[in-house]
Amino acid sequence: MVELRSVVLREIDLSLRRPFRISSGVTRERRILLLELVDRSGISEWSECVAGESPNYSPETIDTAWLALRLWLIPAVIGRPFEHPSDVDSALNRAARGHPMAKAALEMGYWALTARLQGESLAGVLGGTRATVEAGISLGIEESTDRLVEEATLARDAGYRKIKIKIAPQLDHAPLRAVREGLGNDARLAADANASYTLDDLRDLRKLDELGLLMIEQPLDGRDLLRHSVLQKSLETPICLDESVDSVDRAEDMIVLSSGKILNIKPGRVGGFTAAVAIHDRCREAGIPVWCGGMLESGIGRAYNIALASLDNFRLPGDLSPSRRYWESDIVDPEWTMSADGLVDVPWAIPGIGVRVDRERVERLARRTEEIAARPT
Ligand code: OSB
Ligand code: MG
Repeated sequence: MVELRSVVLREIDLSLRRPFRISSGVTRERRILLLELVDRSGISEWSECVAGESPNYSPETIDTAWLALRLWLIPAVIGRPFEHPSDVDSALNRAARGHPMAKAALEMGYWALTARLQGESLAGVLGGTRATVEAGISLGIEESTDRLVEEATLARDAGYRKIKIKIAPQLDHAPLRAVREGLGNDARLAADANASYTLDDLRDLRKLDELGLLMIEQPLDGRDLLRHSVLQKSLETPICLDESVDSVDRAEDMIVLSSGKILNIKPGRVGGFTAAVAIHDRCREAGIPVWCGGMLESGIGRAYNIALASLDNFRLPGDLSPSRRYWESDIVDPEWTMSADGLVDVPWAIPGIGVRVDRERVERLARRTEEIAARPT
């Protein structure tokens, strides 16, 4: 049983080692919203909200998430006992519509706090089975094709098991072909369009079929399922959805409509672990392989993704790069690392999120802090 006594919101700045460009914008500095959930026994655990700085991936940002958490979400659950973390999802959905990333930060925190209180790993309470998870890398749009091929080669040599390249209209076939030629036909390559195409681009998208991609992620609008279904019928390359699936029902719709053959599950995008696990289970039943996406998280958010990716239908390498890919130094100890053959260890032996958070550093980096406490009873 978990009953929150308080939640501390903190915003920190963390510079990416290299800017990350997708079709709809570039990120240099991450503004990261961290939550510290404190149980009535005084034991606490950390979580992270994966919303971005600007609404270029989804409508949420860390500012909207801060507001939703403070005004509606935390007040709906604080001081209330929850028998099981899977009960939190419906309480949050009654409190507010939308705001899945804000909800997920809180809901996932309950799972990790439960794990910590029970002396169990997060992967354990979620029902994970894998000792290690396979890592892929997500490479942003680069200023030149040579630079992209260099980054892809470094990634392959570092052991990554999948290389995903951000694309946009006109910035697709040539860079992807250069990487395919540079890495050879055995490399597992994928493309992610972040919703930048329309059905008018059908000819350009069909041309990508000759490159032997493992998948093309979210080619069309982030709210669309119907046009993806039309597109999939004329593409050889499997479509993987990301933005378009933000709930269990949308995953069901994707399956019924055949809008794609693979699903990227980001627990933040779908409102938390309860929904993420339900989507995982439903996809397994439907024969749809899933993999865990990333949102340039710090080592705290990464801990949650690694735990989720330990479930058995996570059958393709996730965007689960180790800390060094993003940060000069991460805010967790130990930092996340990857073996020379692209595997990340799931910290089964450590209760809670599985890494220690450098509290002094977080407090030093905090640009704003707000504590929301239960009313004394
Ligand atoms: O579409 O998967 C995406 C980062 C920010 C927003 C959207 C996406 C991404 C990534 C990065 O691809 C994956 C990572 O965290 O390494
Ligand atoms: Mg994506």
